[in-house]
Amino acid sequence: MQHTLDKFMKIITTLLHDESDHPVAQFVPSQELFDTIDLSLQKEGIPEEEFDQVLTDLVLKSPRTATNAFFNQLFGGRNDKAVLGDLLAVMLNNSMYTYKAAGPQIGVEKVVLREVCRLIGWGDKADGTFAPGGSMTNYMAMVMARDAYDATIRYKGGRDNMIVYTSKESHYSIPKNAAFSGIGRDNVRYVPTNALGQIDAAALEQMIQNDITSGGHPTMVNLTAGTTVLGAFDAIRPISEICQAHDIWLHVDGAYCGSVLFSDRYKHLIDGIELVDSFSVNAHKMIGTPLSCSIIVAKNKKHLHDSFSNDASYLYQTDHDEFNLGKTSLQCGRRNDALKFWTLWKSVGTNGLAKIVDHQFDLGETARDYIRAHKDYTLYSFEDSISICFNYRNIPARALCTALYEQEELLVGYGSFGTDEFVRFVTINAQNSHQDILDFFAKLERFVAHHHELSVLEVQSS
Ligand code: ABU
Repeated sequence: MQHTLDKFMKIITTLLHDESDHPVAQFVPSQELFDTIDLSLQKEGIPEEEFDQVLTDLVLKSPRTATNAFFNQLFGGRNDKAVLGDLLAVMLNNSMYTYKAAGPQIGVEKVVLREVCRLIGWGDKADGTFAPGGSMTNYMAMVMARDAYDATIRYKGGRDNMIVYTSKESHYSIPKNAAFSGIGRDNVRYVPTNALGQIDAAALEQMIQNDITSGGHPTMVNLTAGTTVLGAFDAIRPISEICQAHDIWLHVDGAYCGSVLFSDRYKHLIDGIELVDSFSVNAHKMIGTPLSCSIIVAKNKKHLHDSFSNDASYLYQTDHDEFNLGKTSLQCGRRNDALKFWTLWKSVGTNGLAKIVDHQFDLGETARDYIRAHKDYTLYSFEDSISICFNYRNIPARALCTALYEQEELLVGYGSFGTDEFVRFVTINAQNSHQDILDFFAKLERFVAHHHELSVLEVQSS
């Protein structure tokens, strides 16, 4: 093992050096992938030197998500304390279903979840778990909502008139999860939004009334804390009143920006969070832990237990259910995603997590200020968002983003709202400085100046 760890250090050191010179990895077109890197598997193994070579090649050619040139998705950066926790979790290789198999690591997970519930303002009845990604935490919320509506469904199968409400700006896991949970994609209602992409509470109330009148059963409302494209926050408090009046499960999908929970400056964006039934948050997004670190918490842990527990005498052989976390989780074998969050949190404290979150909003402000000050740009974003959406010189966003990627300049994606399509520049990497943000724009402008084919597109579309 020591030899292997030395090898790991060697490869990672090579990567870190290369990243500082080349923040974007070599572009490997998908159709050339298998000719570019030897990924083939054979009956016999290969000599160690050859193995080291191919492994290094693979690592060096993989997209670089920790550098100051990666703004493509809703994560980025490399937080050393969190990386340390995740590397230790790999070495320990505990499975989080029982105290017997994970020991003190169970305590790590429980402490993280307990502290998240405390910050929400929930009491002793609350609890949560980790799942493999935000889609799955949303799925768990939907299953709890379904079972809370009708406790017989988990034994006898589904009914056909349950209805889920969300907006078009919410995550794509909502219709997928409606299919998985037996509610059905056709029973997802898309509530109209305002100009910022926030759910219109009056329209929601009207849709619920209409559905009740026609024999439907409103079962769940999904709100989003940080919509996937614009980063908008649905208003929780007025919608929680509607849900309480009709006894509807209220979930807040905070996968992207739910970590404002940790910030005194930005927690107001999820005002009323203590009123909801369940809340999900991805520490691998705003907090910057390695993927994945997806948490779901429920105001009443009874629902987690009701929907996800199952006896298994081969598994649960010691200790109380409180310490056998398999009784409230989606999976059986489950990796330790809590440790990387705990190592970071332990080392920087809740105030340190707040600084990480606040800095991302400050970087977003720097980006918006730059765009507003330069007439070649059109801004689509608003305050209190870390998704900075813009167009530059009216160049189609998808052509610009694809060229930047293929020419190994910058990784940034595009999105749309209504009929507008734009670059979505996400200031989520808290290791970036304000200068990194300004450098992004400088790089983009230099790139366009040198790529005549993009300017031609600008003329055509303007
Ligand atoms: N939940 C991941 C969304 C991916 C993205 O929009 O970057």
